[in-house]
Amino acid sequence: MHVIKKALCMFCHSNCGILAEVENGRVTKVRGNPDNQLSRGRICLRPSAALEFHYHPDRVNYPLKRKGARGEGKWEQISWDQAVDEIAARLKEFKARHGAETVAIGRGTYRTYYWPMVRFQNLFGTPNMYNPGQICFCNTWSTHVATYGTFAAARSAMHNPNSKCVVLWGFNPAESYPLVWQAIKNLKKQGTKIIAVDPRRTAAAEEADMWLQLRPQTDGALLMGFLNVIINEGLYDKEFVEKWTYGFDKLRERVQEYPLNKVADICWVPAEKIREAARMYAVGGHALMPCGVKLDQLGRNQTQAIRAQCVLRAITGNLDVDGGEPFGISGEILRAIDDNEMELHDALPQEQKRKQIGVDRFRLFTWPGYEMLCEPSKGIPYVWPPTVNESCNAHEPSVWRAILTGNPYPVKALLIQGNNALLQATNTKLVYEALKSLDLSVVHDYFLTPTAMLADYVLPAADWLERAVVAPVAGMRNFINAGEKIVDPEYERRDDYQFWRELATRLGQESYWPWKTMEEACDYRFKPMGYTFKEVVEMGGVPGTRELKKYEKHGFATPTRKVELYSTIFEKLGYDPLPNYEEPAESPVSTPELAREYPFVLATGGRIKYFYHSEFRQIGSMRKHHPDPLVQIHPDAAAKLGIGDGDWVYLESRLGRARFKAQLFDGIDPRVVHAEHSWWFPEDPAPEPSLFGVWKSNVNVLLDDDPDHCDQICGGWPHAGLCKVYKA
Ligand SMILES: Nc1nc2c(c(=O)[nH]1)N[C@H]1C(S)=C(S)[C@@H](COP(=O)(O)OP(=O)(O)OC[C@H]3O[C@@H](n4cnc5c(=O)[nH]c(N)nc54)[C@H](O)[C@@H]3O)O[C@H]1N2
Ligand SMILES: Nc1nc2c(c(=O)[nH]1)N[C@H]1C(S)=C(S)[C@@H](COP(=O)(O)OP(=O)(O)OC[C@H]3O[C@@H](n4cnc5c(=O)[nH]c(N)nc54)[C@H](O)[C@@H]3O)O[C@H]1N2
Ligand code: SF4
Ligand SMILES: [Mo]
Repeated sequence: MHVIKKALCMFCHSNCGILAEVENGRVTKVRGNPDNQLSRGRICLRPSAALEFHYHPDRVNYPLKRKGARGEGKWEQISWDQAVDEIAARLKEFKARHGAETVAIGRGTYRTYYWPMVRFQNLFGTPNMYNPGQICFCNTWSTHVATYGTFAAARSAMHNPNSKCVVLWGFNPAESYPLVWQAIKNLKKQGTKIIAVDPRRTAAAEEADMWLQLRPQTDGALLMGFLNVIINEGLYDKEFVEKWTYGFDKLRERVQEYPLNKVADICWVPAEKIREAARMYAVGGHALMPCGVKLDQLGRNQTQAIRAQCVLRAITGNLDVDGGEPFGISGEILRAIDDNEMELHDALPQEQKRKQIGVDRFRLFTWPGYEMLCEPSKGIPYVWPPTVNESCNAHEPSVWRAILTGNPYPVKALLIQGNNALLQATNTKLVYEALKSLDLSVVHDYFLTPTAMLADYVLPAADWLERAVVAPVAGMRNFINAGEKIVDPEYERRDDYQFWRELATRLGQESYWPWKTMEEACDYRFKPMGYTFKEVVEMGGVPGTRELKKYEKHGFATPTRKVELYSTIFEKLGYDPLPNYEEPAESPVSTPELAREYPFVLATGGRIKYFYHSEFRQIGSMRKHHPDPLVQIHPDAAAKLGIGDGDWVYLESRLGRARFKAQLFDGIDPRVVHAEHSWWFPEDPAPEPSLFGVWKSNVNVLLDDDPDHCDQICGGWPHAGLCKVYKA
């Protein structure tokens, strides 16, 4: 029998609509779904590997229990019932003997729905979930909410010819968001100006009218330079500033601390170029500045740099206007039950919230700040409050330290779903020690990864062809998207919802999990809109309406009901209420001694269109395009070190070293190198010490995650540092 069904691709955050053809229970073909109201049939190259992924011989298909020593790679195949019974019994024991907070949950970047994970967590009683969101987008979201009450969603607005300028700030959609990239190129054809801010001449930089090649991690200073020009030259939107912002006079004083000659020295960008770019952004019509991830990864200055960017958008009058950055949600989707409500925050007792790891230090991104961020959204109809999953997490580097040191208390068990911590986190050796010393470690994944190799139980996960997919109902996209399960899961793979529900029902939570499947849970959530899950799938999603300047009717969802250029929330939490610049903990400026030994600034992580972080390395049709880990180095710098194009080289920092293939590239400053992240080798031996070659080319071995080096507001750790380079 031949049927065609409607899925959503989960190979990245865009969730494009897919039509999947099924022949006698086997998926035979996937293509774009022209009726999906968001993606309209467009897809990128990765779904071409969907079948290879789905039927891959290395997939984990049955629950595995560790037999030998951790990392030895000896497994016993067991049933789901046995696995979940045993895990639940251990969790009960940890909770009774040591407290629920000694059980932590780990997740990766957005790949699945997260409210079930948080619901489980709150009902179980632990405040501790770590999540790379602290260095990826979630901290940005919190900072947007603190400044103007909700998220400015430029990425979803890249098709409006009334956008006269697009700034790609630490954002290279040519690799990371292919469909956004297409849209930007179309805008350019219609005359929209493009500015790229990137230490590398990326495809985005080549397309741009202006490219600012800054020193990595100095974005905060450059943004303060933009603000200085725009305020001192009177290029801001005076009417908006007057009527809708709080603290402009204090901001004006602050930007005087950043004259362009000083900014130019810090950033390595000529003053006149900064002035020209600032004018290009501010004058001539509305502009978009979509969020790239690099501001999230600056380390110490992370949140204040993002604040500066928020302030820049606001004073130039680009919030929620035609051609600017749309805002919040509207229309019938507002009636759906949002993620925040599904998470059940009230189930977690106050005393447990206060035990969250990192709570005293990284206060915006933990419970104290989170509660302040949620409060002002009450009574503002176009805003859904942020979620715990995205905005209120344990501090990941501090979780690893708690496992190792017992400080502030020991973390004994880790439930990891969709996260490859040994490739994701920096300071890999420390993360490795932590994973090795857990009392219980459970991983739910598609493949045996280096991280899964250190688990006690590895459970097989169902992919997006074998489960319902719902795009986040969390207020950052004015759209609800849904895709159906195409085929029943192969072997004993189970979806992420089942994982939490199975555990929950064994831990006395059954009355809170009335929905047997994700589809049933969606029926419940969509009911107030008058739709079932199936209907939303058939409709190709439900779009919000296009209403602009919603703040004119309701104000902004902040404590002052205005855009807080001077943040009253930051002030209450004991942080600088105005944006500022701070040097990274390690840099040629802050640690010149160290820089003598490790003379290069190391930038990392530029996306690769064939891979998704550590995923797809075993997918031959993708890997063949990009077989080796690369480091980009300027030809002049390479010549001095006797390095030729294609040579294998070591990058070394004070923490360790890793091997890359040199790519000579004149689009990078001779003082900077750029290395790819998340490299492991599924073709290498699985057991220790190899762990699929995790120690060979893993750039995160070189980078630090010391809490003192982290951003002190949201907790993000730096994805850059200092290194030396030599021939291998
Ligand atoms: N194919 C593919 N797509 C992906 C992903 C993937 O792994 N593969 N990951 C997804 C995820 S989770 C994320 S977060 C997004 C990220 O997507 P992007 O935001 O595009 O992130 P990157 O490609 O890491 O970095 C963008 C650019 O920042 C530059 N850069 C490096 N250091 C600095 C700096 O200090 N300042 C500035 N201004 N720029 C700097 C890099 O040279 C790079 O060109 O991509 C998503 N999309
Ligand atoms: N040096 C450096 N390090 C970085 C970055 C950088 O730019 N530089 N980028 C950082 C960023 S922005 C991010 S978001 C993180 C990403 O870090 P992670 O989110 O941990 O990404 P992956 O390494 O791909 O690991 C995800 C794992 O989840 C599994 N998986 C995928 N989807 C599902 C699912 O639906 N269910 C289940 N159960 N499992 C699933 C995959 O098989 C994979 O093993 O990495 C960060 N690390
Ligand atoms: S952009 Fe590509 S990988 Fe991402 S959801 Fe769309 S088709 Fe899938
Ligand atoms: Mo990310």
